Amino acid sequence: MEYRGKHIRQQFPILHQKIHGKDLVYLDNAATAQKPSVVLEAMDDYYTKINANIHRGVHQLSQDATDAFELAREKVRAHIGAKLTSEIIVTKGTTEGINLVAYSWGEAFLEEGDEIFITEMDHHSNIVPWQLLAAKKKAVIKYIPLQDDGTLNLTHFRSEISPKTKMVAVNHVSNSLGTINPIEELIAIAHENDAHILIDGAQSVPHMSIDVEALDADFYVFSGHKVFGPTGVGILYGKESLLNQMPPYHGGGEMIKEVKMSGSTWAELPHKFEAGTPNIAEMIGLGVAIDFINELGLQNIHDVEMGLLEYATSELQKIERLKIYGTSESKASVISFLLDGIHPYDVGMILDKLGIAVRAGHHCTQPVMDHFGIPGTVRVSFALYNTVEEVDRLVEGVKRAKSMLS
Ligand code: C6P
Repeated sequence: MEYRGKHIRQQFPILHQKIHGKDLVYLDNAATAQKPSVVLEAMDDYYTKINANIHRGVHQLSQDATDAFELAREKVRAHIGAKLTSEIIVTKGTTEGINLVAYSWGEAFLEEGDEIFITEMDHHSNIVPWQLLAAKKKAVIKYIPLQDDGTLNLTHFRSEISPKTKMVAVNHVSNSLGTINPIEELIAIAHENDAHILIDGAQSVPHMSIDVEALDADFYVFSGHKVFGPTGVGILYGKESLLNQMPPYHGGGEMIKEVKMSGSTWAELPHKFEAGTPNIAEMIGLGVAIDFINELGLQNIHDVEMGLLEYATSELQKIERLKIYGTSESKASVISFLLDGIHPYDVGMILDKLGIAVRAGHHCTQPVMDHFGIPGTVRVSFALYNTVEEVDRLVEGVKRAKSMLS
């Protein structure tokens, strides 16, 4: 794959280094993706040329910074197909977006005895905020069960969802199994039952094109750092009608219309949910990351990732006593596996010594590991800059780990 006439890997300075004396093979993209030079340069440019606070200054730099920040918001809006810029709330990341909805939507819409449906395959970020809310409001959490191939049991969901269900929250793509969930169907079931639905898009936005309007999602959240953007920035999309009914999450500057000693009133959307000085450089970086993805084309990115997924799956499957967890037909470029009788940390550490970065553990999805009765997995996750040669090094590394640890 090429970017502006050069091989894509040229855009990622971090990839060209040695770890433990070996060329780095970075296969932990689901944890965080690497950043292309265009994103690094955009953030550097902000700090060296226009650093100023936004939405408050009359001076030129402040106006330039505000324009750059708001342009990035507009790029995000267009990228995920939202109708209104006011529906794009800038957060710290997926985790903060879900906490914001759980706290603020929960305050406005949830009552004692109501039900929230989440899934057995969700990331802890899409479990714990709902558990906190349920404890506060005396609501009930229900789970869509996981099946052994890594898909959700929708028959169970259809039969258990009830008029008491007020919220369904589910990940679009599982970070530990790679499963792409049928969110069109999940959204339809939620809405047929008058429930709202939040989609955790942390692992989908990097890989596929999203249209929140066409999907009719009530809330959609994701993190900048997984889409080649910086850490510390993320997006909450919410339908304007819902966001308008929800109280502020944090209080402070930016989010008010008027403050009197007797009380305060709130700013219009999206600022009502953006208290304090935001992550300006990071949001500008995210806007450029989205340009980068669009210039390459999500379909091209998808083709590269699927090629790597297929090749790596077939090569890993040839290793005896290696089991892959997550075998859905519909998968993103994630492979979770275990070598029989060998702890995933041990495999991860040997791969690290060979310069290969993978994730080992429960991947913040302990209920998934409990379902399979395992301590964790070794997880490899591919991005557009990975290569077939890197897959070969991975497979050799896994074989080596197996022979050393067996
Ligand atoms: N998953 C992984 O290695 P934050 O940390 O807020 O950017 O994203 C949280 C999160 C929420 N949902 C899903 C589906 C995720 O995958 C993640 C982050 C990383 O799998 C770090 S645990």
